[in-house]
Amino acid sequence: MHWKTTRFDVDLSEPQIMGIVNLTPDSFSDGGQFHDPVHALRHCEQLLKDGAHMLDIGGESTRPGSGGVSVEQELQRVLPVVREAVKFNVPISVDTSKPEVMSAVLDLGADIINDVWALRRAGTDGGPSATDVVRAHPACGVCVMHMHGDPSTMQLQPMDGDVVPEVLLFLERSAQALQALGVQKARIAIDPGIGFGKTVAQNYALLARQSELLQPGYPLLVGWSRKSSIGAVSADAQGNVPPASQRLGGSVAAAVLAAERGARIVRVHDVRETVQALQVWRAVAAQAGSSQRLV
Ligand code: 7PJ
Repeated sequence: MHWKTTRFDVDLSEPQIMGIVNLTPDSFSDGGQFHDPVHALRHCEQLLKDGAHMLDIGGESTRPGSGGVSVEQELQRVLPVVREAVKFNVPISVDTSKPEVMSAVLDLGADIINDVWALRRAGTDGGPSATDVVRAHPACGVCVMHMHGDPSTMQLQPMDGDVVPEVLLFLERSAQALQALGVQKARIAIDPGIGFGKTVAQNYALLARQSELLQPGYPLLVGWSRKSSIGAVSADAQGNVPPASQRLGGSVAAAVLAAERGARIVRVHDVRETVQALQVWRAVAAQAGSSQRLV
């Protein structure tokens, strides 16, 4: 399986690591250490050295309860970094929901639009919508993600019932709508949106039953890194839930479990540790079935 993007045809036969580059000063998991362009680019280089296969650059916090930023502010954060990052010779994804930002980064040569809103945003002041922008750039890769509600309210009213078929149906419809715009199936990845309006149990159900999400044949991208569902199941003996900065072990475990269950791209903060964990998994996978030879 491959994922076609603007400049790269990404081979997904091994799970790919998408390194997160967060340009938001209010980001919940890295405290916004990378919001000036020089630091952000240094961080990009470090992630690539650590083994990231692609980078996901974002300037709008989608942290639960967050308010969002203006188009101007997001452009100001994202453009200087994307302009340089496209020179790194790896696929550059941009995590944005704003049509104006999509258009600007695609003009700079970005490879993938990663939209937690699945291209549902209208343009401002009658400008092009997210779908208009993608229709005008049908050669880009797109990741469509499932979100229930919106980031300002989503944790107040999570989904009810069995989330897996509902998430799958939404993702299939979104991917079909993209194809109707002229985006080839090979350019589309889908993502269940871990933490976006789901309970802890629902997030884990999406991992336990992840194989159901593979059925339509799109590459699956997942992001568990440092999310609250990792913290929620890993309180210490005193009942203290680890903060985002101390969820490394759980995040790596979730990335490996997701890869083992068929995720083709894992979106992570901690690239080096995830690379090593996947190497161990791969070494085990290489020996799977060897017992028959040994006995
Ligand atoms: C996701 C994302 C995710 C995709 C964020 C965070 C919150 N994009 N952007 N999937 N999460 N595709 O990184 O914790 O899960 S922002």
